[in-house]
Amino acid sequence: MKTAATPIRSGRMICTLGAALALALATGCASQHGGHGSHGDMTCGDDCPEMKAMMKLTDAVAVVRPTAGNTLSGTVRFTAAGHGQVKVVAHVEGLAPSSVHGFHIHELGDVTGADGMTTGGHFDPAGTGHHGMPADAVRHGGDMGNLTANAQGVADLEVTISGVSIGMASNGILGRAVIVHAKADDAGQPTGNAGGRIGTGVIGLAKAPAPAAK
Ligand SMILES: [Cu+2]
Repeated sequence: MKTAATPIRSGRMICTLGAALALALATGCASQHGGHGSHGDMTCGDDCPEMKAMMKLTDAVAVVRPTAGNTLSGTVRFTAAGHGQVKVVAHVEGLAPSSVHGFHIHELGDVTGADGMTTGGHFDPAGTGHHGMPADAVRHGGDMGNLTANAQGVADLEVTISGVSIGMASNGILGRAVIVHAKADDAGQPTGNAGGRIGTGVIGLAKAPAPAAK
């Protein structure tokens, strides 16, 4: 499924039916405003309560669990960082010492498959069709680079990515999956040559941390 990234403009926001997770909220928009754009899009203004709620979604988390035959575990936190960016903080344990693992958001949150393949391909909401690293101008929105384990098999990564969002827009990551691959992502096409999928985790909403005490 490919949908255009949802534009956010002053005055109004478009909710796209193409994003499955937006359905419930989009239905709310429809019932309140009834406006229809092309290709099933609907619009509602800044006064739309559902839109306000969507735009307040700032935090998400995935718990990484091993696929069949693997042992890793970890957490990945996502925080809206403004300017259309999302900060990613990952902590994964149980990796091979000093190993490197491709790390992506895949398009589906379906982790029923024992090998992680049911999560589909790299999440590419802008339809670039081009794999890349987080700093690259053209990449899949879900491309997050690599996890690099230390001598104890523990990997910590902090990276800010663009092209995705926490909210329920068509480039939203909620309900999709993080994948830890068996091998390093070498940025090659089409998916970085990172091999099998050793860890998966579904991305869900998280509570925003309380503001730091002054
Ligand atoms: Cu991947």
